[in-house]
Amino acid sequence: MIPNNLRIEDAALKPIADKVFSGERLTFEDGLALFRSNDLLAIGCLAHHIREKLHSNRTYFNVNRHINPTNVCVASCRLCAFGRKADAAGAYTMSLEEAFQVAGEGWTEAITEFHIVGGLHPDLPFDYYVELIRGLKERFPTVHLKAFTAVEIAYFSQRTHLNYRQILKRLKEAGLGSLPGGGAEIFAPATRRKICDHKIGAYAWLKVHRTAHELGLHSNATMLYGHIESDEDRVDHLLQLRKLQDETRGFQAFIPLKFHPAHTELGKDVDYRDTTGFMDLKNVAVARLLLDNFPHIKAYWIMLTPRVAQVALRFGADDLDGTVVEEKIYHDAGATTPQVMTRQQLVRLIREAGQEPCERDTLYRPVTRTETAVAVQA
Ligand code: V47
Repeated sequence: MIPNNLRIEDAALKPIADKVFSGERLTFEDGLALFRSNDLLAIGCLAHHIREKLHSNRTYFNVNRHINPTNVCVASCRLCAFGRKADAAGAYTMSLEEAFQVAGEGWTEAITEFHIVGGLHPDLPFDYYVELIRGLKERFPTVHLKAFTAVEIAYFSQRTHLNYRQILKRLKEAGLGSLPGGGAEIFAPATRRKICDHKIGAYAWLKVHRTAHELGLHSNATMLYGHIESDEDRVDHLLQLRKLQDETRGFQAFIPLKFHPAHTELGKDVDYRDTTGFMDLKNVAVARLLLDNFPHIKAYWIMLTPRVAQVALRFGADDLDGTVVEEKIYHDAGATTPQVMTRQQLVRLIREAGQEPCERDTLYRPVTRTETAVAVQA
């Protein structure tokens, strides 16, 4: 039953609201109707209802640090401003010792996660990545290592001729904790070809995540929006993720990623515009409504800006991601957000949205802190 105080202006949303309040799964057509509606407040209320049912007024965040060991990449994705050819200006590759040092520089007692992703380097051997994980785990045993997108895993597999399972098993044995959600972009083949034709397709991306889940590794999923994708592409993408999640239950969070056009080939196209606040909030809310089997929807403040991410907490999101420290992928693409946010700043954003901050580790276990100690509750 739709509550009396919910104001729905767009008649096309009424049957969807009925389904949301009776716990019925939304269809492809419902997804299209949501993306095509301008009744943002009604969509937001529906998404907020689901978010409150799942998490009450808790909003999650973590204290993490990003490490990008190399920006050298064989792919030339039109959406990307981060990757460089090995001989290009600005190309870098950290030695293992440098990567350990960078991790150590950013490390404090508070950090519970390293988020590690990089380019597809044509010469680094797979052992580099295994030793990177092993070495970080030895030096920082309490820190969860969320590392390597499905695209990187598939590239390691292509270069070593080991299958996804063998690659993931070796990384897991070395200390890999979970996979981040990057590289998903948009699954629809025609659009995918235009924005990142060097990347693995949807089938391979989903297969890497399925294999990770079978091995007991959790992962996240993303979708890049605000470029040339259609409403149909977005709904298709979300429903493919929902289908895999029905099978494995291995995804933890979905993160809608807003496209940043600066310094990208795609951004050079005529009439290229940045996304709008309306579009950002709608993507968060529709994701919350369609992905009924995903526990968490993340409003990644780095790309949304802290202001929009905070408002997204009332449009279906229940997580702000973390402190991050030195983000490169979006900042190379022109993001003007800060590269680091303190724990106190995150807590303030959440409290001022009327919600209860809940510090989590990567696996969403609550983290409790005293002046001198950090504990993760099992
Ligand atoms: O896969 C690349 C995107 C992703 C651009 O799992 C761009 O917790 C916008 O996946 N404009 C990497 N986006 C980031 C990512 C991520 C971030 C935060 C948390 C998690 C998680 C994962 O960034 C890439 C690609 O989709 N990207 N270039 C660009 N110009």
